[in-house]
Amino acid sequence: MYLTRRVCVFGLSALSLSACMGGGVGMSTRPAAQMRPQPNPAFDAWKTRFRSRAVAAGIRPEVLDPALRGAGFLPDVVARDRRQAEFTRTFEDYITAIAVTDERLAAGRAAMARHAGTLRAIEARYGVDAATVTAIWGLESRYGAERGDVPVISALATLAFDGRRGAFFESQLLAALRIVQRGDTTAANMRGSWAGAMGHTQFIPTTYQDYAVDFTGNGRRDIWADDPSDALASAANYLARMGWQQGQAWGLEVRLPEGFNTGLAGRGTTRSASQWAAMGVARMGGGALADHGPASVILPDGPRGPAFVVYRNFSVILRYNNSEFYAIGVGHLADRLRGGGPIRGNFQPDRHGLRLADRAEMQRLLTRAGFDTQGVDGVIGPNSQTAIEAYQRARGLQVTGQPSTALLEQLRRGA
Ligand SMILES: [Ca+2]
Repeated sequence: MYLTRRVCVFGLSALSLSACMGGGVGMSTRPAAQMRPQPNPAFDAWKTRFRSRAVAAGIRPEVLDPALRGAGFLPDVVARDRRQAEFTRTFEDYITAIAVTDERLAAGRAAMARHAGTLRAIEARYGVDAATVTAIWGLESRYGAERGDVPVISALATLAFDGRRGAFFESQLLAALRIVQRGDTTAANMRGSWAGAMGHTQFIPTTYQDYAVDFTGNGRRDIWADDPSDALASAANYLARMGWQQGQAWGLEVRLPEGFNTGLAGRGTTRSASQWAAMGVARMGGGALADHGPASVILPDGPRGPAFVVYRNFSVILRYNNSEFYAIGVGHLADRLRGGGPIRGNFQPDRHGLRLADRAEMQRLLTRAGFDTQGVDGVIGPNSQTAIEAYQRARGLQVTGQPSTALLEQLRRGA
């Protein structure tokens, strides 16, 4: 969940700082790194100092001491925190290969049907519709399938000790201990992403403290349970408190008029729907531009890519994760879950001039030629770069490890 911008350019799992490299939604989900604790005397000394700060902050020793005893130093968490995004994803990649894949859509329809009664009750109480709540759930944890299995107290203690964002993670650790102290769950049961985002909707501890709800009425706000009711209601409560407008759209795909002044694009410029319509901004597929208050035109894939008019609810989704890709992903997944169609604007190629399908084809051809890319997903990561380098070397080409249209052409010729 939100709070800290991730280093990667395509956002995902909001609250989770995890997004980029596994955890939450996203990149091909490699098996999680071995989250094994390692002896570390400096970490133990830090725990002793932290203990007095925690006691001063009101954590009772009978809660604190066992939790700290069980907290280990997790080097892999530090490695994840330091890792920069190794490659960027285009808007097309994000929407079609990550956020709204056929698989995520099918699983979403099934999840929405399975939990229809709960989702109806949540909408009745919080005013956030089933498709939107389900879309958040789908992006945050693949409908509960990827809630994260890292011990959160250990992860947060490691990050607080490591110090790169020490104050932030120490405040998260204190919030996590307060959750245990309140009895919502135990320290051992508190599992999540490497950055401390927990449960079906990946709440970080401070967000949990302020917005989690006990929807089942059993006295515990249990976002970790297999039963997603509390977690989904908590996400709806969060959106409601951020100003969700019931019955209003997040946004709509639009067609821009010839010669549209792209200087007017961006969330900094708002007009009413009728003002945009008067300027020639038309709903993709026809029909009126709905009037849901102040609206902006956004161009997430540049001036030639798909265009959207976005409303107040778009800003509310951004409070979950401050990434336009993410918010469009949630909104579009929700639209598709309601039966809407795919985005119709023209996705733009990447900086190498390649679309997602081109990159996948390149991987297929490289692998067939004996340069195994370890999978065909359209993502040119380290494995694909290594394969490209080997191919270039074998063919006497300049070795760049980079994809290009020329390389794709050559592969297509079977050279
Ligand atoms: Ca409960």
